[in-house]
Amino acid sequence: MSESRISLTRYLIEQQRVHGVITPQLRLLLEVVARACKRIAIAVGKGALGGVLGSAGTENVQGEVQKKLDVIANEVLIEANEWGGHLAAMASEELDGIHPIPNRYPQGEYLLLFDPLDGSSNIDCNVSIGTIFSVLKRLHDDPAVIEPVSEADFLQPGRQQVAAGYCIYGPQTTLVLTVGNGVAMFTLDREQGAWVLTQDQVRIPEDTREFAINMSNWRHWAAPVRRYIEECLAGAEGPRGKDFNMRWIASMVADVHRILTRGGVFLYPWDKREPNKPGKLRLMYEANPMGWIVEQAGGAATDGRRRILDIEPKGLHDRVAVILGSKNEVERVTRYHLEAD
Ligand code: AHM
Ligand code: MG
Repeated sequence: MSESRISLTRYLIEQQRVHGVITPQLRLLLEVVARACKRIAIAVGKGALGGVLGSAGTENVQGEVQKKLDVIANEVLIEANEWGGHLAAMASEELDGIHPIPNRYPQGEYLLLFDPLDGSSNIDCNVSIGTIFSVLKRLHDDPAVIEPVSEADFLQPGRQQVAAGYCIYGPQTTLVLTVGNGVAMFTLDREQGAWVLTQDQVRIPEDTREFAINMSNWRHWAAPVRRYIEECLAGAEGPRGKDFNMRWIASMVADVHRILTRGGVFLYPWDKREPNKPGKLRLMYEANPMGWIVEQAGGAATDGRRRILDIEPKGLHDRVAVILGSKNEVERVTRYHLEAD
């Protein structure tokens, strides 16, 4: 391995020592999550040969059919993180309630949340998928009284995250991480089994000519979203005076990764198929970590009206509308919503 390569371990030690943004416990936690992602990457890569494709024949708390890999990834993350002593509890998109650390292991101060396998509909067709995670610190009203950990400990707005990241399982396996000091990308060196820093201080351009939305839902959207997309589609002859390109991978990790790489705006808005739900995506497992990553890269993230990171969660599995990416586009869509109110 070349001397100039910076490993994830070295990056984290420097965040702790030089920048003072993480504690040793948080560093250990992030190393363990990254190790779990390596194991998931190996399972994903086996595909049909590993018997990991297809449905598990079960449903999760939101009534979605679980794929085998949803279940495997969830188990890998739980097993890897249970015994290290850095966590008080975990919460997963695939579990109904929280998963407190069993009494046989020491308890830590952190709370880990994850969507173990995002983009599940893409597993069987060999399209990029990922793991999204978010870390919070347990807050105590009175530090002298340590209550048993509960769901209420998790209900903190996204701005209180202490780390957030995702791992994308694509042609390359890439871990993208923020601890509040910009966004860093690590590529998995498959021969060495090591995470190597391949980009630091990632920046999202403020302007873009690319949007990502599931266009098949056009008829279900609210007026501000239609207005925005109509104007993009009108191209150089329309009010925007420029042509737009469209991409939709249907894996949030892959769409966000493209936006971090070359800019763009991602929308999963409210729609009238489910009028009582604010959106499809989950606040705690998807919108908060991705929102913070995007902000740390100079982009913006709102639900059309409010900054995602300021939303006070009411429940672990809350849903939310999500508009994120290049700052000027997110601000424009948000303005269209506020003007229509
Ligand atoms: P999942 O966590 O069950 O895979 O669902 C989340 C995914 C996102 O990754 C993606 O942006 C969206 O759902 C795609 O939705 P749709 O199939 O409606 O286009
Ligand atoms: Mg999922």
